[in-house]
Amino acid sequence: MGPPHVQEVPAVTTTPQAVRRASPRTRRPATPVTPEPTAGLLPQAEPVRLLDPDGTPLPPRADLPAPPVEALREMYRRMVVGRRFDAQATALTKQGRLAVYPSSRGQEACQVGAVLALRDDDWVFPTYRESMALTARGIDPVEVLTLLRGDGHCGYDPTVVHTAPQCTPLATQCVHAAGLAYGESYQGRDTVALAFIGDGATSEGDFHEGLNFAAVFKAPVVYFVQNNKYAISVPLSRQTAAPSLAYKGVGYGVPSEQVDGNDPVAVLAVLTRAVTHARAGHGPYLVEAHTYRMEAHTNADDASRYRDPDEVEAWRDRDPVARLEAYLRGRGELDDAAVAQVAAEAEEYAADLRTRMNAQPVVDPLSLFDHVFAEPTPQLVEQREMVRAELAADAEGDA
Ligand SMILES: Cc1ncc(C[n+]2csc(CCOP(=O)(O)OP(=O)(O)O)c2C)c(N)n1
Ligand SMILES: [Mg+2]
Repeated sequence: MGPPHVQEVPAVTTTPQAVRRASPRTRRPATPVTPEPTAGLLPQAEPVRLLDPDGTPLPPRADLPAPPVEALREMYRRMVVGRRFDAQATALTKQGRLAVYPSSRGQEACQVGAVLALRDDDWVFPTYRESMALTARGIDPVEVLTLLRGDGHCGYDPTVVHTAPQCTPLATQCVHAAGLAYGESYQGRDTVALAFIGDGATSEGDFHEGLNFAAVFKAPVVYFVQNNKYAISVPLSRQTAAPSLAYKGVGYGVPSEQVDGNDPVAVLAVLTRAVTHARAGHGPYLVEAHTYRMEAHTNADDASRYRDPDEVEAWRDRDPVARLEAYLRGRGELDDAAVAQVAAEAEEYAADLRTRMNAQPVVDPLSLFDHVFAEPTPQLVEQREMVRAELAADAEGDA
């Protein structure tokens, strides 16, 4: 017996078949249509591609608006400058001006596409691999390289450029991005956070925790996996048995897509859709870009010890910069003069970077302890005091 004010519902004795026979006007489909639980969550079976590797356009897709041509011209410019920046940073390691540099050569479509899909007030959560994305975002390259020169935790002010410090502990940025995005939406802003992640880092707990938190709290985050096929020397086949990394979204209820990461038009189109989804309040989105790390993990690594040079050669034919250039030339949107102008701009950018990186910066060793925690731990306070005392003793010795 239920509470007295609730009317008892008689047990249903009529079968659905009997109802259908008795009343043809209320006929229903024989099998009730239940929504597919994974509807809208699974990626397409093949990575989205809008250009052939030689730059020939593929038929447009009804489900994916093509990016405007002005955006693609700008993408080309930033990719060319980005590639030149990357080569210059690699050279700086050989001159002892940079401690370490993880190159993103070959990943230009991902680095620049992510930045172009965002507004300036959106937030980026980069890893150590994203120096090119950050310079493409307009951050001063000397400030970007401060961390890799070993001069500080971060050379730019994250709150000014809406870009978190480059993250070295794998996948921790996934949790930070979820928290920031949730905070922003909680305060009524429509900011989106985009977190870059490597293929290897999708095996880390923080990747899964970030996805789960963001999905449950509908945090507007785009998780952007650059699957460059290696985690240092570990190939993808030894990293995961998943059909593709994009399938990792469905378990958390996160819609996902996979894209040809060396097709600049497809990368920009897919990321724009993901950002629009997040900004509209539908929660997080996972994008996996299939790309390739053309260089070693960093200048301190020798990739010839664990991968076949033929494999690297095969990826040279899928170069994203040449692909976009061929496409734009084919559309009459780029000619020799424009290509030469962009190349000259890239040279100027690299020359300016060289000059400024050759100046020896003055770094205060005590800045090591700044910005680590909002409230420094007792251990940090103690360590800072030890360094301060040592510096003071040195100064006395010099006097
Ligand atoms: C928590 C943690 N474990 C291990 C490492 C050491 N480590 C640095 S980079 C790297 C490989 C990461 O590969 P991937 O996520 O594919 O990114 P990629 O370097 O290819 O961009 C590893 C294992 C680390 N930085 N952080
Ligand atoms: Mg990788």
